[in-house]
Amino acid sequence: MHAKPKFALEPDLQEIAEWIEAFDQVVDQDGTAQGARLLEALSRRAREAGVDTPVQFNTPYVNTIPVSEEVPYPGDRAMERRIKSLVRWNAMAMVHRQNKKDPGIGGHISTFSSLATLLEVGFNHFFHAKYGDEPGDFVYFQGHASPGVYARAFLEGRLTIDQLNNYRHELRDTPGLSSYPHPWLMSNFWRFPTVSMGLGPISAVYQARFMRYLENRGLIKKTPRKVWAFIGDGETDEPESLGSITLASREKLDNLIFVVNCNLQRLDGPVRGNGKIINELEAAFKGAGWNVIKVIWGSSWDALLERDKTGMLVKRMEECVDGEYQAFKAKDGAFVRKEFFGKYPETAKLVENMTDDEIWHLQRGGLDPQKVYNAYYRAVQHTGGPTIILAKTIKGYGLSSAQARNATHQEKKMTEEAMVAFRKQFDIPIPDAEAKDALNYRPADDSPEIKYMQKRRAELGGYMPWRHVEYPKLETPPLEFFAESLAGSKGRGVSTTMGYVSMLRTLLKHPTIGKLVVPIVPDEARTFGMESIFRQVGIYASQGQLYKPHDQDMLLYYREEKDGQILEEGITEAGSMCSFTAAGCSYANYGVPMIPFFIYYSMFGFQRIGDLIWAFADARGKGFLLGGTAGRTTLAGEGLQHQDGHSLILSSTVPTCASYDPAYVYEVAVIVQDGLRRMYQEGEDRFYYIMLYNEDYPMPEMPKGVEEGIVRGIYKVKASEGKKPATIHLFGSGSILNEALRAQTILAEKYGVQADVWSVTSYNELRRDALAVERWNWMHPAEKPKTPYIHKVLEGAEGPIVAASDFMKAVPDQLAPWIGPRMVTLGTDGFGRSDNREHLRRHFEVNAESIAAAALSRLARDGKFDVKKAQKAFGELNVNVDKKDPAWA
Ligand SMILES: Cc1ncc(C[n+]2csc(CCOP(=O)(O)OP(=O)(O)O)c2C)c(N)n1
Ligand SMILES: [Mg+2]
Repeated sequence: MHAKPKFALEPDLQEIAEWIEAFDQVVDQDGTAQGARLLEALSRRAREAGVDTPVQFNTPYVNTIPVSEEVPYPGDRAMERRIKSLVRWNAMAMVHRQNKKDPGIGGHISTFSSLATLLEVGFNHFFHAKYGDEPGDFVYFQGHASPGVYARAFLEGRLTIDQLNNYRHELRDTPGLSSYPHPWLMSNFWRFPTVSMGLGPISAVYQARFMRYLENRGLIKKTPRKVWAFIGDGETDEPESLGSITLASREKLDNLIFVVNCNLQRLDGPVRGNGKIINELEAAFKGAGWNVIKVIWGSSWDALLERDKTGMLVKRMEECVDGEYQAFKAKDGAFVRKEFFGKYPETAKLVENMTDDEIWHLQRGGLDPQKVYNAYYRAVQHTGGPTIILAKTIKGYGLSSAQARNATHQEKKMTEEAMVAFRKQFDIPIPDAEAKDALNYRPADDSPEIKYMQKRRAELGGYMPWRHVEYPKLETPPLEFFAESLAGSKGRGVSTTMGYVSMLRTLLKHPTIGKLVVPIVPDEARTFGMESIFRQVGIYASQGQLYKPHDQDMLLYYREEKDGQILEEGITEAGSMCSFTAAGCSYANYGVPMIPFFIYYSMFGFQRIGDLIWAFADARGKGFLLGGTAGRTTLAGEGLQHQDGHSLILSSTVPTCASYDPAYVYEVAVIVQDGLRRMYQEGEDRFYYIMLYNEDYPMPEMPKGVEEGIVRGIYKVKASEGKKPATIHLFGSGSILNEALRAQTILAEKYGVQADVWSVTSYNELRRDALAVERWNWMHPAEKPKTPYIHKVLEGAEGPIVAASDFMKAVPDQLAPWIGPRMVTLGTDGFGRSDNREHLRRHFEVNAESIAAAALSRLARDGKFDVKKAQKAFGELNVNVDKKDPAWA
């Protein structure tokens, strides 16, 4: 028998009632599938007849899974409730106590209090730590619910009381617990940094997709493994949260489950006070092709809904907005009776025999294990696409007067009375005095609760979360493997980008490492001349190529393959970065050391997706970011929004990121080879950001003995040709090295000034080296001071330095503490312009003429060159001293 109508009819619409009756008969006699066919046919007919049928993505505001289709709960409900209560208590007590001890140290209790059931059902029944010899499910936890995750790990015996006592005290003698999920800080525990809102959901989508990529390429076994992402309802406002959801349905990612903790509140107040977040998300995700499961009402509502013959209860449920739902849980049973049920006589009657207390305890779906279990059960069985579970919960559940209040997110401490009330509500078996002191409590190892927990986790393959790093270390190909890149271009004009692409092609052919390379590109492959790789290794397409590409008879046709190797992500740097993250952390998450190379317009990297890059570093990701079309003056024509002269500043802020600005293809080869060795052979947790330019010029053959300098950040490229030592030194990086070399010739030929030219491949690495040496020196006043690499290299090289870069002056100025007084810095501060390189470099004063003029000027100031001659040189070199400062132009 189908469920009775749950929506109220207008009494005069007899016609509708008749239609519904007829429809009910069809469903009764022929089943729901037939009912669906009938509706489909009717709506098609309506469209044909010109009837404008509304597109409807919302189903009634009730649970998606009808009671009649629920499966019974497989666990011991009473036992699991006791365990959950213990987790709740320990999470809350830990945060509370720490804030009493150290006011202002922070932490959250209201988020986990709303999430506890959603997580506990997962921990007890769904989250697999392993599938045979393969790693298990991946869980992206809501970041600020971490106290609950710690509390469970404490009960499991994985974390000690000392660690709990040092929650948010990470710098004490006994190491404590990090505020949020940070693999950098707790590398055996957390896998995914999630606390920057929005990064978890989008990362989870691409993780699920990358899992399929690895499976389809035969690099890992196929398993029923899932990616679970627990997300706040407020968090869904972040563009990243919903930005890639169609990828998940397009790719049929049935290994992906989103669980949105719809506690109706964010930090300041209601998420959708005037609407309903569950409906909004239902429509968005349904429209995007997801399987949507709403878990709104707990089992205690079932009987009421069953008795609601008029449909007025569902009508009331539908018309209330979230601001009202929040108030219902912030007040009391009498309020709910009056304001919710009391609106209509029909609904008031439904609860006439219930006490206020019973009304108060009508539970929300996301807090009812039975409903949550059923949602998860369906989700894991669903095939053909991703599932989202919209679970309605209560923020600050059980926190007395803080429950469902706008200020609950900031709640860190409770009153002693509230602690005792909490203890009572959740039956925590400790005396009130201990409750007042917020002592943590763990039953003995052989208590039924602990034994039950351990058994459940053992059956699911072990504890969660956990991060265990074990992967085969790679033997890095020797530098000679990239012989082509080292040989120079024999006079042919080549860009470092072209050089990189041919290196990548070579690497893709490597017998052992080749298959581990993951080229990632956000719709810029042609910009970077990477079409040749399309054909070579194919573009990953989970369904293969369902069409004949129009260019199939061309050599470099657009080849899509089920086991294609390239991730052509479309125009999404954020999505590409998530693929980069999934691939760059694959060594830890899958035991397969994938080597991602993500090339993009450098302007759209760090400043656009810097937070994802930061999270990548936290997650101990490895790989190569390639900032293509780099340099404010090298990328000609594109103008202000494209010309990047500052990403090297941004990249310098990421501790594990090694930033490089190479000028020659052999430099790129040395950096990449060394990077492969350090990351994948030595196992260092670092990654690389390498600038690539699109200016063509002849690439020289690699001179002998420069490898160390390239890797450490500087080496001499061309000494002056005079007999005496150079009187000045020109530093150049990337494309601007050519300007420095041209300036060297100008200075020698026109002004008789001898200059040495140096390629500075990384100011940032030089700075880091110098900082480390400085630190050692101040800490060891009695010992012989050590020398920073930059000083060692410049030993014997006297005279001023003109440092020119296609990036902001702040890039070379990173060395100011060590060579500042000698240095004149030229760089590209200010907004870009659309023009050609010649004009751009003159505008930004980084052309050879400006470098030469700056050199003469500095020598004149130092008394080493005639001032008048220097002034005259400005005119000769076409350097206009009256023009506006480009930094402000
Ligand atoms: C990008 C970003 N912006 C702001 C914050 C600060 N913040 C932490 S939690 C929170 C509210 C979260 O609300 P919701 O997602 O609904 O989670 P709930 O705590 O209600 O479960 C905010 C704004 C953050 N962590 N990340
Ligand atoms: Mg919320």
